[in-house]
Amino acid sequence: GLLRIDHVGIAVADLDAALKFYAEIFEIHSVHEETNEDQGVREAMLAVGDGTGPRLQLLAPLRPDSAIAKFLDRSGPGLQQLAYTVADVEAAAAVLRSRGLRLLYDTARRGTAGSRINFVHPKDAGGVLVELVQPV
Ligand code: CMX
Repeated sequence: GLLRIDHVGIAVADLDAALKFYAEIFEIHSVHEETNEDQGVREAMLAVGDGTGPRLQLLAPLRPDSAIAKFLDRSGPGLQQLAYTVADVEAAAAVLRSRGLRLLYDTARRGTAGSRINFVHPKDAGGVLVELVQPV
């Protein structure tokens, strides 16, 4: 099942500008940054408070055909996804498929820091893009 909220993802046009905004205004700082070519993103994970709770993920597009670029074109910057931690992404995906939801990938792909991820289509989850994250 779902263990906890892993992170909330926010689409931004300019990662460096967003990092500056979060640091200066909310005093929330990046603890990890990477480029994920497979997902077409440059991303940062920000720790809130003592850093033990869910993180904030800022997602900027690498390419105009990427999921984040399409999201920005359609909706503008803002909340893009809600991610849950799971112990076994394939098992969690299989349960949700058996309950009639469309998972975006047949098998999990690579997410942040080598995690394994899959997504529920937002149209099958009340308008929320749900990500499943199996940490390394
Ligand atoms: N949240 C809620 N609704 C969304 C959405 C989102 N993030 N993205 C698209 N939608 C809605 C659209 O508004 C549209 O609704 P209408 O038909 O009512 O206009 C509908 O979903 C479109 O669905 P679609 O045509 O099937 O798909 P899109 O081409 O818009 O792509 C999605 C949507 C979810 C399949 C695509 O964004 C995707 O593959 N996402 C998964 C990968 C991803 O998000 N990667 C970036 C993050 C990487 C990471 O977390 O590490």
